[in-house]
Amino acid sequence: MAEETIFSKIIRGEIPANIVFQDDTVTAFRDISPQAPTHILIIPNKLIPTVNDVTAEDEQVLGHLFVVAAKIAQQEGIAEDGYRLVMNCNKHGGQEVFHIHMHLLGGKPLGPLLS
Ligand code: DGP
Repeated sequence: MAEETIFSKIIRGEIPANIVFQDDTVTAFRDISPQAPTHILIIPNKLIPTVNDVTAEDEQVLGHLFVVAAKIAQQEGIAEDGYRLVMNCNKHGGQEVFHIHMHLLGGKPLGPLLS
């Protein structure tokens, strides 16, 4: 069994977070340390520690992350100008919280990916 992170507590409403969207499958909330005017984390409610742990069973859940990302980008008014979706994996990817999450970043030009 994978160990829960602070994100499981956010999903269950046990600790505060600025939640912008939640349904049975995913939860989206504003990053505590925003790197852009819009910085939202979109996470599956199911605990999957890293992208390495994804299985075929998760395909629908992961597809739903993208559907929700597009919806939130519209709501935030950043869809037309554009935005970046990022998922970090493990040490070299810079992953700090071991519950997979999609970063939705936008609201300004983000520059080259690897700068
Ligand atoms: P990563 O490096 O990809 O694992 O990103 C983890 C992100 O999670 C990082 O941008 C900061 C954010 N974060 C960590 N703890 C909390 C928290 O308790 N609340 C919120 N809203 N964001 C958090």
